[in-house]
Amino acid sequence: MQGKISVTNILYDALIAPHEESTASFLHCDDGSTLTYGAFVRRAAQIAHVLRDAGIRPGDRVVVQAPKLSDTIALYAAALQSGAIYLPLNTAYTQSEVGYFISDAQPTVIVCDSTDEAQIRIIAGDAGARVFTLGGRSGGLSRAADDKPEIFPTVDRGPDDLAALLYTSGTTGRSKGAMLSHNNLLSNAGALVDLWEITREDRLIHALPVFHTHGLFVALNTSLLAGAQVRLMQTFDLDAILNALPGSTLLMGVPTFYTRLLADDRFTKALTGNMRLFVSGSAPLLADTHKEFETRTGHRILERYGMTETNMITSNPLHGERIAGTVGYPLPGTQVRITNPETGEHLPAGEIGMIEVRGDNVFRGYWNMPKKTAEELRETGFFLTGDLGIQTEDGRITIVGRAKDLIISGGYNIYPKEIEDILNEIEGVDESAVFGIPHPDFGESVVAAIVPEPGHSPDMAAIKGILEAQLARFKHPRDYILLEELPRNTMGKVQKNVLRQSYAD
Ligand code: MCA
Ligand code: AMP
Repeated sequence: MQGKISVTNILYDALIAPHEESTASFLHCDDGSTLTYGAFVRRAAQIAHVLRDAGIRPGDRVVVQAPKLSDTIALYAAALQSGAIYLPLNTAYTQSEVGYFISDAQPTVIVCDSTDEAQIRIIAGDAGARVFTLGGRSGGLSRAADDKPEIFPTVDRGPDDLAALLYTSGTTGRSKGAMLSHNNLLSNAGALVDLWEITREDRLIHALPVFHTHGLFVALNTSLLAGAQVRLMQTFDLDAILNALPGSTLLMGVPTFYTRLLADDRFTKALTGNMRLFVSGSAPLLADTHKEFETRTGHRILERYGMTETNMITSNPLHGERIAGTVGYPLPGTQVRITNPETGEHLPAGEIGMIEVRGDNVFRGYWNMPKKTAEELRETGFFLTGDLGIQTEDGRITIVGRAKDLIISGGYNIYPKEIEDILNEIEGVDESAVFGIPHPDFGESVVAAIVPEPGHSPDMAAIKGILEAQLARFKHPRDYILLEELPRNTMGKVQKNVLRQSYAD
């Protein structure tokens, strides 16, 4: 019998392994500490040993709800090297939200912030997972890794094996785990490095969270692939960014980053003199912001468009015209078409319809949800984004709206259905409608309209308390309205556009 053919580990071999001997600088942290690429590879190997000793086998899930530290990034690399599936969670999620993800994903290892340890251990006990902490005094994972060998035998993983599972909420029911393969992530990182010409000369300001596609894959995978330096900031800190700008070349952010920078007089053209590229995504960048940014700095923000299920789909060009209010052209290897949302029929250039996407970037389906997968991922390989757009003859895409009921606040997605489901269960609430209104800082903010049951006057403090216990802070409605009835069309459907218009102020 033939021996086993080594397929190698697609993503690890491209992103991490090449840096094994490198003395080049990689991470620059808030506390002034730095890590070279070579030291990072060795640290990842040490953490990979901890994962394997904790029982991680190829395809097992590693759930991570942890602060943004250099060991958190090394943990991502370690999960890849040990053949695991990396599952990052928003640090703002409540125990109730985390409980769902853990019961659905059935992880072998959970890594959490030291301060959440007691709560997580209760949830983990039911799932039979090992718990490690990151950050704080206990810092269990880091301590466990300190004594481990600095070399780890990389576990084979092929192109279609899963590298990550990212949960994304939906317009119906509970969150879905988007299964992302090694090839999904590598092909997209490669396309972006080529398109944006990221090199080892680049110095990226990284102020995004590392539990979503933008901060984890768009920013970090590309930096790793290119060997760029990364100034790792725990959170968005305006002063820290202003300080870092003169020594940096690249910033990736959500539109709120750019409006906050523009609101500060210290943000000047001189400060951005060494900058090569400002990238915006995750939410619509207002054309006004784009123009004001150019006037102030001389730089034209490069807007791109993507989704958790697809990584990046389109980008404005690095060279060539970056048009405010458009998201540019499909990435190489990615096909985009516009279809009739009702019939799926392909629409010609210039007509508004559903944006569909196909390519190596498109995910492998939803974890444990074949029915949902079949609804959104056609057999032809085209994925229905739920975004409405228009395409020019030469392929440029403009997003004009959403077929899905979604609010994007500061780059975080909020699905009204998730909030309405909780509100509608509360005693005294007959029905509710949650919608977004324009917000100067976050782009959109959440409003809840509540119709009380006849004869009831709802206890607003109690309602807020129930939502706070169950949902992450960023999903909480900032305003509540009491209505006698919700506006409906002749078919009985709630007219959220009417609510949005009526309460925009
Ligand atoms: C924080 N808060 C928010 C948000 N962020 N509320 C609504 N929406 C938010 N996005 C809450 C805080 O809990 C706090 O609550 C209050 O608002 C004020 O917080 P502040 O200090 O101003 O916020 P911050 O800590 O500075 O954070 C704002 C932020 C952050 C920097 C814009 O939200 C952020 O990093 N967003 C990026 C999200 C992201 O990475 N998205 C990519 C998803 P309190 O009232 O208690 O004080 S990936 C994606 O969408 C696709 C794939 C793509 O294309 O990229
Ligand atoms: P997520 O569910 O976090 O993956 O968010 C994906 C959604 O964010 C997309 O379906 C779009 O609605 C939105 N999005 C991402 N980038 C942009 C952009 N540049 N302009 C407008 N919307 C965007």
